[in-house]
Amino acid sequence: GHAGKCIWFTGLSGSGKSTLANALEIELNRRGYHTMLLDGDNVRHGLCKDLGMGEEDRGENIRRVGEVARLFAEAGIIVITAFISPFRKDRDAVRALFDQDAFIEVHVDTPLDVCEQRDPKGLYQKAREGKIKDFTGIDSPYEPPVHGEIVLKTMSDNEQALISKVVKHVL
Ligand code: GGZ
Repeated sequence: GHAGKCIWFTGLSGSGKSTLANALEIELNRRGYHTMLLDGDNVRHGLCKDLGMGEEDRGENIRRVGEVARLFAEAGIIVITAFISPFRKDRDAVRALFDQDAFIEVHVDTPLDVCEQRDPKGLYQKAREGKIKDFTGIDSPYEPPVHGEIVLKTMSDNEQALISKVVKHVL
C-alpha cells in the first residue's frame, strides 16, 4: 500500500482542469495506483446538488469535497479533484485537513482571455450577456494560489509534459 494524497487542481472554467485531471488519473492507474477523481460532473449533481455559485455555496462545495477527499486519502487512495475553487480561504481550509506532503495544489494557469476564447460550453458568452451571474473571471473573482506546489502553464507546455510534472511531484 501507499500513502493517500490529494492532488487539488484549481483554475478557471475552460482552463483544462478536467482534461489534465483525467489524463493524470489514467497515468497513475497505468502505474498501478488506486485513484478517485472528483469533479463537478460527479459532485455537483449529487453530493452538492443543493449548492449554487455564490461565494458561500462555493465555499460549502469545496468544504464537502475536501472532507470526502480526506476520507478516500485515509484509505490510501490518491484523490484527484478538479474544481474552480476560486477562493484562497476555501482551498487553505482543505489543505489544513491533510498532512503537509499529502496535499498538492496544482494551479492550471490558463489566461482568462484564452479560456474565454475556447468557451467550450458557451458559458463565458452567457456570462458576458448577463445570463449567468457570478461567473468566475467575469463578475466573480479568481484568487490564484500564492504558495501552491505546482503551476501548469497550459499555453507553453504539452499535456504529456504537464502530466509528468505532476507525477514527479506526487510519487
Ligand atoms: C463558474 C460556472 C458557473 C459560474 C456554472 N462560475 O467549465 P465547467 O462549467 O464545466 O465547470 C464550471 C463549473 C464550476 O463548478 P465548480 O464546482 O468547479 O465551481 S467551484 O469550485 O467554484 O465551486 C462551469 C460551470 O460549473 N459553471 N455556473 N457562475 N463556473
